[in-house]
Amino acid sequence: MPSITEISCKPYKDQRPGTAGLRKKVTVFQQPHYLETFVQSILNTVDLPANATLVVGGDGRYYNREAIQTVLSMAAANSIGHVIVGQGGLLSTPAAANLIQKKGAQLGLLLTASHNPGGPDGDFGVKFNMENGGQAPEHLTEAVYQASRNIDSYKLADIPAIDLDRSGTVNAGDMTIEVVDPVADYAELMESLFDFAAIRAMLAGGTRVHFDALNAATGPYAQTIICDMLGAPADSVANTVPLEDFGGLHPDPNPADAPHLVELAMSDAAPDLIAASDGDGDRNMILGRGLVVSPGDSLAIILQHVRCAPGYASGVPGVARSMPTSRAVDQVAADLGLPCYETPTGWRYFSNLLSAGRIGLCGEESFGTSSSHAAEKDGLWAVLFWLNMMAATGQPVADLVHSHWSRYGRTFFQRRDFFIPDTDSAQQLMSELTAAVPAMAGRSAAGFTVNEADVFNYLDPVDGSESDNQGIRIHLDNGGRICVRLSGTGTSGATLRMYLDRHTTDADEFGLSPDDALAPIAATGAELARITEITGLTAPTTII
Ligand code: VG1
Ligand code: CO
Repeated sequence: MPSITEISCKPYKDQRPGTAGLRKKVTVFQQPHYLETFVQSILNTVDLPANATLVVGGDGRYYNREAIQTVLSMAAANSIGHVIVGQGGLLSTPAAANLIQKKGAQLGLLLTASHNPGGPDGDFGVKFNMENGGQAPEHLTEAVYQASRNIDSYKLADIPAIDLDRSGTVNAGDMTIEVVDPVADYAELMESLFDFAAIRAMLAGGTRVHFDALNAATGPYAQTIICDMLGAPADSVANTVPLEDFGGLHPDPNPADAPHLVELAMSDAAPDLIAASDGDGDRNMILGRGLVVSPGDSLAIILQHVRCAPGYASGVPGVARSMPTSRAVDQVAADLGLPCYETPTGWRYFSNLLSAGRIGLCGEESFGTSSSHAAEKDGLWAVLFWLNMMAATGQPVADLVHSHWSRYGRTFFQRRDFFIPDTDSAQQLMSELTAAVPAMAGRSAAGFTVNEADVFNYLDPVDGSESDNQGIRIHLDNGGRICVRLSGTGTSGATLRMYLDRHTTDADEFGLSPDDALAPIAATGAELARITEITGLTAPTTII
């Protein structure tokens, strides 16, 4: 039996999880006992049965392997019965969510800071997921935070370092550790949902795809599924070896952080479908020849064609989108007579709706889309859905998008991020804007008048839990909408996110760029939020 040591520690006071897990600079996680106090706080808070099963894996970033060894010795010391670890310490977030459910695990610890930069000077993080595979709900992440503020010791078992590269089962005292192929179960799930034969035939017929894993977690998954199973040529996938620093790339699949993919899409050499995923494989970016698909459009188009994929042949019971996500999907849901839920930002808010069978599809503007097949967003799933739609309809990406606009109109969408180094002035901006909301209707700014404004407070229709202050919604007299909230995934300063959307059925407008279509209401948003007066910023740091 390994000996168990109880180690005294002082609590860190900054371990409150954000939108998706706890994220900090690697150097913060490397402080003595930092990772341990957070993991022990989780183990102390979550109600686990004797001999519980735990799924552990990460996105391969710097500090992943070390952190996994720590988690394993803490699990052994805390009476966990069985641990399932991805070989090489790898598990994409959707693959981990699948394994948790499939293996009947009670807890998942996902070592990732997702789309945040990696490497010794980058970020690290821990997401923790429950037995439905999905991220812990807010009341639990808050309870863990409270526990972390008072913790004074944690437990470590004296077990040898586990060889994460060798698959198979080893014992560590009473605990068994199973090192599994991270890809196999996930690939099997994808094959059960999509028409692989039709996609294979389409690719054999010359349709070309380019998937960029950005040196992060989805590389091995894409290699197996897109090349080995679907028969795409080897050069259809790029940057497939997960690297600790992502090879210097920023694994955030959006036009601003992956401009090389936009360039490829706009070039004469553009393949039929271009896609990428983020650090932990739960986001997706879809591009076609000459076009970047807006995430809100992607969700709406998938809903429009949902029955074309065998796993969704009988349709879905409903859909959901996060509050700031474009309202394109609302149009399709209304047309199909389906309920469309609006939730706060963060995938955890979809969990109850998915578990209760109220929705079958959901998405966020931040390049996240998924379905009831997993309790997390799923990057490769979205890519496969697009390939399946292309195979079923015979239409390339751009045609699917244009025919969607002709039928439902186009919803322009843009997110403008303002990086504010001083978190106090970001808080001040949000409090002043919140205070202005009750009297905002009727106010005019930069040429538009506010019809209605509110603070988004969410009441979960499944368990009745309330999540208040989830951002501000401002509806304008031209039908446009402005949402404002602060990011909950950064590790320094504050990022104010301003989301703009506007729907049009005027076909003459379809060709406008989102910039041109939304610049007027962006000016209204900046004026109402008093961005320049409070922060000194005269332009967004990033436009996505
Ligand atoms: C961002 C996105 C949000 C997403 C979250 C986690 O959060 O806006 O939609 O769910 O990241 O994504 P925030 O609080 O920074 O706006 V992931 O792929 O980084 O886990
Ligand atoms: Co992610």
